[in-house]
Amino acid sequence: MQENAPRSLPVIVITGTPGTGKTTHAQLLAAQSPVPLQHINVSELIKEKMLHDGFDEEWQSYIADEDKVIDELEPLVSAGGGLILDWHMCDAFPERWIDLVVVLQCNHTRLWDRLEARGYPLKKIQENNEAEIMNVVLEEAREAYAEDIIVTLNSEDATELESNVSRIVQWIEEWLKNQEP
Ligand code: DAT
Repeated sequence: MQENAPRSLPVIVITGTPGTGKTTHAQLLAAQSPVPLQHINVSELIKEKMLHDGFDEEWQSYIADEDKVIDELEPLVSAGGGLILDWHMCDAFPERWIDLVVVLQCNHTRLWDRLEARGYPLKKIQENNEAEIMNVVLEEAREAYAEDIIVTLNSEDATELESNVSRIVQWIEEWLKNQEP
């Protein structure tokens, strides 16, 4: 296993099936973190910086070019970290970049409602719903990262959102203490 690059602030992945609450958590965490963390919505970054191989009409989504995404993010990680990486494709990031992987999970009926409200086509709702039931993102995280940096959290409601973010804030405080010489 490669050693983590030295950095003064942590790099946290917030992942999960679309609709589980990644962006909602990342925004609140960026606001409540005891140290500045930059929230990067990777799907938005892909659109903005054209880090894709075109738009898939059938799935109504951009086809991410993972190499371009990594090249775009590498300088930020190398510059000292302090990032919240918000993306459903959690296994795309090199292991050495990452200090914590938060996998959000949500009851699939609730997830269905959230994706429907977002206006996703039925096929995309079904696929994401199935992925959530099958724990696809969690399995990908387990294949890509050491078990002890993965945390699975439920994201059903506002109370869980608050407690999840408090838990991550506590983790950041511990991480910072562990960096002290
Ligand atoms: P993602 O970034 O994983 O696609 P999101 O943060 O955009 O998900 O959330 C999708 C919708 O669900 C949005 O309307 C906010 C809502 N939501 C997500 N997690 C929630 C939670 N824990 N409590 C209440 N609403 C939540």
